[in-house]
Amino acid sequence: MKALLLLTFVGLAWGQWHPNAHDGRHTMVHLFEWRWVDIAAECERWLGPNGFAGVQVSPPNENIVINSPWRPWWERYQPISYNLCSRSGSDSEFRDMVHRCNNAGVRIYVDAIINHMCGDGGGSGTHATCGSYFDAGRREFSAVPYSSVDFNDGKCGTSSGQIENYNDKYQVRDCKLVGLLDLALEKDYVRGKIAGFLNNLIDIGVAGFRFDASKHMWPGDIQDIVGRLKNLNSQYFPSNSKAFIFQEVIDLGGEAISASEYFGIGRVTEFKFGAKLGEVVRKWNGQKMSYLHNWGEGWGFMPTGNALVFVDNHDNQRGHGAGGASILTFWDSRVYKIGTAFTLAHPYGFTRIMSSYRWDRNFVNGKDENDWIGPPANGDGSTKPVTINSDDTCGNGWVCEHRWRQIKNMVIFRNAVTGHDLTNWWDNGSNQIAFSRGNRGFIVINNDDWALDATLQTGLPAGTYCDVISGNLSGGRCTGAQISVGGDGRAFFQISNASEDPVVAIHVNAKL
Ligand code: AAO
Repeated sequence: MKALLLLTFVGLAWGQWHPNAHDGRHTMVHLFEWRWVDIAAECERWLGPNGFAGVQVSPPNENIVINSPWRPWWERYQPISYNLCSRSGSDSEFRDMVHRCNNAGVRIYVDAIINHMCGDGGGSGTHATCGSYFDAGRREFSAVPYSSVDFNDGKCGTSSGQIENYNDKYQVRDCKLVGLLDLALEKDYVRGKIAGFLNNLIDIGVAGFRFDASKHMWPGDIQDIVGRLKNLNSQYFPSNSKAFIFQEVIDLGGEAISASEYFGIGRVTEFKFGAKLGEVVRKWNGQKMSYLHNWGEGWGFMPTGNALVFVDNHDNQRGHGAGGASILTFWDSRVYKIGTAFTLAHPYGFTRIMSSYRWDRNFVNGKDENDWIGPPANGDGSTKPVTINSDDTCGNGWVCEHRWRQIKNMVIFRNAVTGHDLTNWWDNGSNQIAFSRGNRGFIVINNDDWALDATLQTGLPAGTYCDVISGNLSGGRCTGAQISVGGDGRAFFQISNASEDPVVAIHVNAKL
């Protein structure tokens, strides 16, 4: 009986921290603002075959439509109801995507906006993606329904009704985040509505949730809602599987609320990861790659089993959220690829790759005035399809970082090495580093201003390996560089500092 109880507990506990991915898949990609029909196709033609674990999708539920005169990406963070229709597609398109992705071995994680509804200045009418009536001033959302008693207006202690001070945890949780109508999550009725929304998604077959703005919700309220969730759909998941939960909590230190308050519920976004990695790769503030030898908890990050990590996200790649100027993005592709290769080679955390669209940046006094621009769209505001070019890159303004060879191949590298310790750390005391993942993989990075020439212990079995940064293993040969590992595990590496990709990565699944 005791053993059974323990087992049940472990089973439950495992669930919320475990991505429910298929065996051997260890990275998700955020297909920011993609349409459901494009994601379904991408699961079948790219993500499944290349070993991606899953996709974080943009919020699928009804949101306010803001035409001023063009639609900002962030309108999707202003819910109007829990009906599934958005610029990404309809309810039936969402269901079809979940089904096809699951069948391709790729999980769907939903960005769930449960802290709030639309902004207080959202007006009234039916300007919403499914046409539901609402009145922001009167706090009425007819399609849920919510009314004024379901919001925190009476509870917030500031005269503006807004969060004014992040050092006051009551304000952060009970007041409006940038004017967004703050739901009273302690109410049984509100909890029930939110659980109903999430359970509908679970029934459709999603594997888990990103809880947006978790810092702005009391951990006890989130815990209660999570306690109301069904097991995952047994058509796709082992019975008794629990939804994977990752909570967006920005904790760079120095505020009233810390990420650790949320560890008991599920994983938490580790924002220090991208902020610090950006400083190191850009060599700002005296940082060096060699300092990465104790990356992870050694840098004051949360325990690896709690961390959801990423180089950049949809906010901080455009100056929203947090992280600051150090954040690496596709706009600086050389350093971005270096940072991403390190992230995917290193054992810390569960990794998420960003997949973006381009927009016309317009910096005025260091701030991008165009940080609001939505996805590539047609004249009527509908999102443009993701087209695929003959070289595997994307067209129509989509960046598709997850299709860059250097990134895609490191997703495959991570799958090959997960579960094997970081060993054979080497550095030159400056910005040249290397390490093994057991006897499965080895990476070398030269971020110095001079060449790297070194014979290093790889920990790998003897043989000839394809460098998966400069090419692929294809048809029994390497399309890029080859590395010979001797019987003693040692190999010679030469990396020019002038190289566009000053990285070499080899692993046992890309060996001749
Ligand atoms: C839009 C308009 C607003 C308007 C509002 C309502 O832009 O002007 O008032 O509609 O009409 C997104 C957009 C928002 C947008 C919103 C709704 O980013 O611009 O507002 O949709 O359409 C905080 C939250 C965090 C949040 C982040 C953006 O804690 O949860 O702000 N991220 C999520 C989503 C995001 C979304 C929402 C939440 C809302 O990922 O896309 O907003 O659903 C400090 C705090 C952080 C705080 C930041 C920014 O960070 O710690 O908690 O994030 O400030 O306010 C240093 C510090 C660092 C600090 C940082 C910035 O780095 O170390 O801690 O400086 O000050």
